[in-house]
Amino acid sequence: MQDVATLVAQAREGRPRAVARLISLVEGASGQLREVMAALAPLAGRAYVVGLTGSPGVGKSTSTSALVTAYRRTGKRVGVLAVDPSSPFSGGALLGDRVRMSEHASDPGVYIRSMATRGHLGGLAWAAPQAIRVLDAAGCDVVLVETVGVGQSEVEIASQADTSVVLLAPGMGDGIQAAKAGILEIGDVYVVNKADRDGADATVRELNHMLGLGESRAPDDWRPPIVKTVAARQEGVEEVVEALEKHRAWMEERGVLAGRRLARAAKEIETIAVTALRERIGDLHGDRRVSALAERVVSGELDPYGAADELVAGVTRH
Ligand SMILES: Nc1nc2c(ncn2[C@@H]2O[C@H](COP(=O)(O)OP(=O)(O)OP(=O)(O)O)[C@@H](O)[C@H]2O)c(=O)[nH]1
Ligand SMILES: [Mg+2]
Repeated sequence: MQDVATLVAQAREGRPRAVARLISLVEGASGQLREVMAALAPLAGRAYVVGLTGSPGVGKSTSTSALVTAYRRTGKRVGVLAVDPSSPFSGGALLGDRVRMSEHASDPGVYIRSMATRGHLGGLAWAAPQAIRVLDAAGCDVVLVETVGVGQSEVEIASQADTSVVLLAPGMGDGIQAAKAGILEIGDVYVVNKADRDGADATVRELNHMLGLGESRAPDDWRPPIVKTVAARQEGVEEVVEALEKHRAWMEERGVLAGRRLARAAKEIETIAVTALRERIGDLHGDRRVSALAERVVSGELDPYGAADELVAGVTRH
């Protein structure tokens, strides 16, 4: 068993096994989680984090793989995190992704990791940022995070990425669905994939129309572009990279990127703190202190808010 400092040094040299080991340590909330995170703190914050989301089968993994190819052409090191918020098992459901990503498997400039978050303490909000930080500290210039769009997870992933890409495909009834799911509020870049199929232009028009509705943008605001792709044939992918780079430059010029990262860190701290608090309070279940407080509430000596304050003060005091 290697110590954390050695693992971190090896990860920075680009050794995939060390990167994988570090992700396992943070993902499993192991006893070494805190030590790993402390060691990584000064090394992270350089990677550009791009989230990709969309309905099942829309082509997220194929697009992710195509983006890896495009970024590798420019010599960038790329990390890929495929997150499945519906599964408690890492691996299984994402097996197909490994096949789609297999062309990158032997490339030392690419790290690919899949992660299941159901049943995870704090789910996606908790688990993904830790893994992103490992990939970032390991020297990835770009980290691509793929999440299946299942309601809340889309919004969560959007809050963790510097830039959010929302994918749609023709003929999936996606347009309307997207509007309902509130997906139109989270995309910085929209991709209509499977443009080799009928209806791609109609999907673009529909999307354009919906993005325009209720528009009250200032001239300087970001207008999310819509890019058509055939990810399976690498078509349009350079345009997606261009759109990403434009968005990044736009954010950097206006301090938006720094703002998003601050908001993200604040959210993360909150999630960790609330999770810790909930665990401690959960541990008190049936505890004498809780029953004593309950008796005082029932007898009218104390109100439930006062009792809760006492409980919180009790678990936060060391
Ligand atoms: N015709 C066509 N098919 C595509 C294109 N891109 C992806 N596909 C196919 O669409 C299917 C789903 O692609 P994936 O990349 O696995 O989609 P996904 O969104 O990652 O799917 P989940 O992770 O299961 O939600 C696969 O059979 C792909 O080969 C495309 O541009 N055109
Ligand atoms: Mg996929």
